[in-house]
Amino acid sequence: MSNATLASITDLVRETATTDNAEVLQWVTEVAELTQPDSILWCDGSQDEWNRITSEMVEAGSLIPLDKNLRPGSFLARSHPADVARVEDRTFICSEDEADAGPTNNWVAPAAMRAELMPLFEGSMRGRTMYVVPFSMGPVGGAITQLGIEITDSPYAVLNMRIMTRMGQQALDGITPGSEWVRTVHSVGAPLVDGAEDSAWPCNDTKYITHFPDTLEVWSYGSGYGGNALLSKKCFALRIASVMGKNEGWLAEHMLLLKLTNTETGKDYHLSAAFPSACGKTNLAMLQPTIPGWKVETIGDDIAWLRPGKDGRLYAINPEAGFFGVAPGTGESTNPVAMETLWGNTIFTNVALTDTGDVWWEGMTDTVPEHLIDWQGNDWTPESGRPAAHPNSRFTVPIQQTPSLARDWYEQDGVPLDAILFGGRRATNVPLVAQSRSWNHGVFVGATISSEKTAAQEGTVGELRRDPFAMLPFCGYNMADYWGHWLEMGEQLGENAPKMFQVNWFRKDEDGKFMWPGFGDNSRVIDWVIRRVEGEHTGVETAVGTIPAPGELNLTGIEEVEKDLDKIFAIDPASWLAEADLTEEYFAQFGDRLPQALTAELDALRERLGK
Ligand code: GTP
Ligand code: SPV
Ligand code: MN
Repeated sequence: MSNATLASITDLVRETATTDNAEVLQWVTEVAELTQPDSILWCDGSQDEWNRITSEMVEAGSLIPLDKNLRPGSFLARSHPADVARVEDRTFICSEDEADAGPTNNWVAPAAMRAELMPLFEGSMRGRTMYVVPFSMGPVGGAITQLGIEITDSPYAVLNMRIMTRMGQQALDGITPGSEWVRTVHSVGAPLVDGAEDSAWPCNDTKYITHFPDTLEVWSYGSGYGGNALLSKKCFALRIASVMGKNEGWLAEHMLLLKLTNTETGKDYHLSAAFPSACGKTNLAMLQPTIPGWKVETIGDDIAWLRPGKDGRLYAINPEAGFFGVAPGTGESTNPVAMETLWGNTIFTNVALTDTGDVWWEGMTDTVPEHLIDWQGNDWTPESGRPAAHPNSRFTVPIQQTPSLARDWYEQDGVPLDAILFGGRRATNVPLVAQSRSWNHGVFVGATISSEKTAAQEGTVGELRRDPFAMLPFCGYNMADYWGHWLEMGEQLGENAPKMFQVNWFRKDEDGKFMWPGFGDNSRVIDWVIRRVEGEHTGVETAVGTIPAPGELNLTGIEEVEKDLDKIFAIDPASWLAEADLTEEYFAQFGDRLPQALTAELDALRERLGK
């Protein structure tokens, strides 16, 4: 680029900037010089700004406004058919030392990755607007809160970031000279040169989702989708934040967060749960109990940050401000709270469009519409023989629209945790619920979770894979070190540590049918969990943990489940011993970084299984 153009880009940044923080200005200037946008917009997070961006996108054909009476303030976006999920094989952790990324991450040295990326980013925003999106993860000023900026050329990403984070001027003002903040850069990788026409969903066949934990940076290229493009989410709040947490003594987790109140005693509890992608976090976070005695309120559905508080307990926040939830399977009968939340102000991505200008997806209603426009924009009827909505289609909606939102979401410094759940999608072997014997046993359970793959990541749905702590795609450093960090946290918390449980809503019978009704009825499991925390239930010890004693699990109203209960809780020593062998193989890849405590837990498990 000529010096004249460089000078004009510097001017453009200075003229448009809404901060005088020199560090921020310098970084934005560097990125602008590299990517060469036509214009720059510093986002203030206002309603005006939202209105302007949505109007422009509707005009350009990249957003479809929904009927104002049916779904006010809401829009449908259709992605490129090949840009529909996170791309785990294009996701990289670029730590200086390969061993720090660990065997479960793709690694490239930072300098090598920069050399690969910079030519791609060079001029990648030509013909486009570069948006500077400041955001806060957690309440500005909170004890667990962190700040960041996303630079992006995707207005779709900007709109989603406004819903998903506390985005705008307040966050930018919070970034003071010398303070810690995370720098994230995103480009769809589709420059508009020589008057080229834009497409409705620009993206590039070449994709890179790269993380530089040593310098707290994310560089994402080529995708407009969810976790690839909303860099506050998986890239920052999990991959980068997990490293920050390791260094600073806290935890960044793929967990929902909820509040339970015992309506008889008035006592409240807080619980978090780690389930892999598309395995029920949003649903559990919005749980409507089917048994009396409990009020459940939502704090978060995807990410929780955990940090010991002054009183020695473990405190948690939901750093996000919205839900990016799976649409299919969300309906009146499964998740009425979500359905109510989605009344308006929602961006839908890759769902179907009805003839009345509303949205539809599989499982939304019992009756299937006779005609729809499917997620790719084609006519659809029930005879079409393909889903109308993409299996990983999503809604983006402000958390404050949730009727079940707990006041605790606003708590500056988070809420104290009483219990932590680990789960996955397991058709066999794993019982409905089992309490871990100790913190270390709980860490072992979390570390060895496997789950059937879902549509949330590219690849084969249904295949069983290890997904420790539901963090396999999200841990920004060596997984064995991460387990070590959890073990240390337990030592620090001691008696104050939350209790740990393994759950599985997905066990199937011989005919492939789910044996446990799930959804609202999961309140029965939560009821048992809290009564264990309170020491009200004695439970029965098994080789894999404590399960409910006969009569402890409240089945009033679903007595038909009684006949399957033995199968729902069956623990077959032979299959568990076979899994223990697989665990040993799995652990082996971590070499001497594997914490000794986990080997000890594996030995103890085999012992209890009667080897
Ligand atoms: P991510 O946003 O990808 O992290 O997913 P998530 O963990 O929030 O998953 P979500 O709650 O959106 O659920 C994903 C799918 O699991 C949906 O199709 C739900 O209908 C289904 N599901 C959730 N809870 C249950 C349950 O208790 N039983 C059964 N059988 N299915 C469930
Ligand atoms: C997940 O896949 O776990 C999600 C969706 O929550 S994404 O934001 O794409 O990561
Ligand atoms: Mn998730």
